[in-house]
Amino acid sequence: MELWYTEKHSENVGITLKVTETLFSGKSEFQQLDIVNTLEYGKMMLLDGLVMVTERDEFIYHDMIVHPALFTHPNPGQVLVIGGGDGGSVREIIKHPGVELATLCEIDGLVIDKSVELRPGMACEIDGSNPRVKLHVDDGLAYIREHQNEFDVILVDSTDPIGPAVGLFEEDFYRLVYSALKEDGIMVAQSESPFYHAEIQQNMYRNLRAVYPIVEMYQAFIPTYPSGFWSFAFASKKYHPVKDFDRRRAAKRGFYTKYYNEDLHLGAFMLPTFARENIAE
Ligand code: AG3
Repeated sequence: MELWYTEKHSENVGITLKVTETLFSGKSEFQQLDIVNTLEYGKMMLLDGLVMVTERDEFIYHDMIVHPALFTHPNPGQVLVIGGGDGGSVREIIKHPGVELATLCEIDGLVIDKSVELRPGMACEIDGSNPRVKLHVDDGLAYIREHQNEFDVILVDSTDPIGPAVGLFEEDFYRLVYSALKEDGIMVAQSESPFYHAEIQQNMYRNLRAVYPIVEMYQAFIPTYPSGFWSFAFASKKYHPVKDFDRRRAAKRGFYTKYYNEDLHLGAFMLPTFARENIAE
């Protein structure tokens, strides 16, 4: 018997992967969590049926949600991740020797527990053994409401704007993030596919521009996400991701990044016309 999983990317298109075994399937208080093994992409985690990460291509997403902001900010010491319970973002943050503390605030404890149990490659820094990492199982909105002027960088490592993540795409949330950042802080959020999600992007970037003086979109190629063409929003109080980027510091980073590099940092902010149009003011 052959087992295949399909995530529908639109009414009529989807991605299908051959599954070899189910490692976990269960429902938390917030969502359905499934972890399966696939032939081509290794272990794959799904939330409410949507592909969150696969072993084979997670390096692209996690390099790109973390390194552009951490190499734009001149000295990021305090970094917060909202969501990201699989641990991939924290793993990349911890590679930066200047980071004193990486805080993870994930609403769903089951995602963290199962990630640690089944996916040590990604979750290596969220198993409680690294004193530079602090874990909170809490609603991101509730958490940042209690924190003012505390973080250099805040990363919103969320799922699509459905279910528990809806609030993470709204203006009120971006204002709370703004207050939780220091005066030269940077926020980065995953911002969906320019190819399929024009309307979500339009709203999201409008909401961001209502709050931050600098808002830019950048892109990455992620094969298992809808259309493979994915994006991130860079919202900043002071530093511009291209004009203030110190190419030499990024080039001398001293750790391996399989996707990110100092040339790609600049190239990622160059957008095709249709993607620019999605977020035009
Ligand atoms: N964040 C998931 C991005 C959304 C994917 N959407 C989809 N498959 N429809 C991933 C979290 C990784 N730390």
